[in-house]
Amino acid sequence: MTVVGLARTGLAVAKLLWTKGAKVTVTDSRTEAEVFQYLNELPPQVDVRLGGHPPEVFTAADTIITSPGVPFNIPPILQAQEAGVRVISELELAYRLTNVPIIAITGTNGKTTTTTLIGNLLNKAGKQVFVGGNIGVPLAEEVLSASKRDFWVAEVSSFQLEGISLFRPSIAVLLNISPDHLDRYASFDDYVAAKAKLFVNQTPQDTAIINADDEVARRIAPEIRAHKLFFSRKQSLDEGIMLDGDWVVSRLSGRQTQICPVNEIKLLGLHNLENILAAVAVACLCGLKAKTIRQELSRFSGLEHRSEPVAEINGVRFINDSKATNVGAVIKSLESFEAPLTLIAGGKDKGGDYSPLADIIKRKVKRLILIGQARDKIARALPGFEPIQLADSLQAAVEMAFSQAEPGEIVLLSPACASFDMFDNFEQRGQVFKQAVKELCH
Ligand code: UMA
Repeated sequence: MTVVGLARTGLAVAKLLWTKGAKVTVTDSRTEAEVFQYLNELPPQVDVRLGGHPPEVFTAADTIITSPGVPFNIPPILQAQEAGVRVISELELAYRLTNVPIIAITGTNGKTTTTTLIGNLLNKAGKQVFVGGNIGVPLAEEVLSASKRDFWVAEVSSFQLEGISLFRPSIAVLLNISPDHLDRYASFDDYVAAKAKLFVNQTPQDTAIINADDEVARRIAPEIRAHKLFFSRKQSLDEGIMLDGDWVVSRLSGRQTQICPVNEIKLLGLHNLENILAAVAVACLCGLKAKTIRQELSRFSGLEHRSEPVAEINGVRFINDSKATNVGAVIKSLESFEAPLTLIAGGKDKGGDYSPLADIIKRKVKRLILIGQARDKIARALPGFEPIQLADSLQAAVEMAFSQAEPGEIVLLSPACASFDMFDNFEQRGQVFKQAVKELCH
């Protein structure tokens, strides 16, 4: 067995396969010094090939298991596939090694918030759940732990879905699809096709929970064989989870139940309301009582780096939305605010088009400050909008924003880009933003 990628996923897969008695080789394009922390934890019997991918390690394998960050179209994988070697993702491997029912959540945006909320709801109802996947703990790590669980609640990315063949979640949730990761996919259609694989093995015994307000999700729906349950924040549905006046309600098997008044929900933002409706749908399917759901919705206030309130200084509110790494996320974030905004955006370009931002930026944004590699490309996509200012660092952008913002206004970091041109990851970018805001007080 060959494991490609030696980071968190690769390590868990190698350990799991070794525990099961397989002969394991791990390969990573990075050097020994770069993967040191993972290398140290590998069982000594595992064969390791670093600093590149020797083709024979791929062609001689019985099965290749990829980490999510490894594209399926790198030459050694393509050659091995041509030679008849089976290539699967870690998600597929973990699925084959468990009997626990899986609730899988995907979407371009809102996955982590929804996954966390579903985990919290089920926990509150006394279920034993594992919450993991793209959210941080690889599923292979959970297989290794062999804990007794009622459900796995798994955040799954398009990268993980690319390498499935049998993976079949009992409940599959699709939140939304908008352009993202176009540096990895040849087209938006390819990205949509990867997301749609979530449903491909489901049967009418399984359930697909779908956002009725999302155009792309609706387009996929007719091909899904599972029982379909829709949710909507805009429409009234005959069956599903929706808003009725000021309440979140479920309408299931002809019976309407009031779940929670909207004004009791702690989580801010219209996009989060969609995430909540999806989580409520899962909770209802798993038999949770309205009272239990209501208690959790009036408590859960969201996650770091996702529309996270940071501080209010001289009447200016600062919001950290560093996780908004694509255009769709920024649009949803901007839709949530009424006050005049200073938007800080930019970072590493992922090959997408920024022009869908033009309209909402004209409507909601008072001034735009751009940082990072993509700043000129973003500026070019917004003809006629002003003022646009460029900053050389996030700290400088925060100072610029504060010096111009008036009381009652909001300064929002919502980059529409990856972080890797200036930071290790979106978390570090969010931390730097929060630190820069803190320093304004000194
Ligand atoms: N590598 C190769 N050859 C290649 C490409 C990469 O050897 O051609 C190596 C890299 O050098 C590196 C390793 O593969 O050492 C990278 O593996 P990885 O990126 O899969 O890292 P993990 O630590 O295993 O993290 C992955 C997910 N990462 C990605 O999908 C990029 C994590 O999602 C996930 O939490 C973790 O598995 C556990 O399941 C992160 C993510 O950014 C949060 N996801 C994307 C997103 O949410 O937008 C999809």
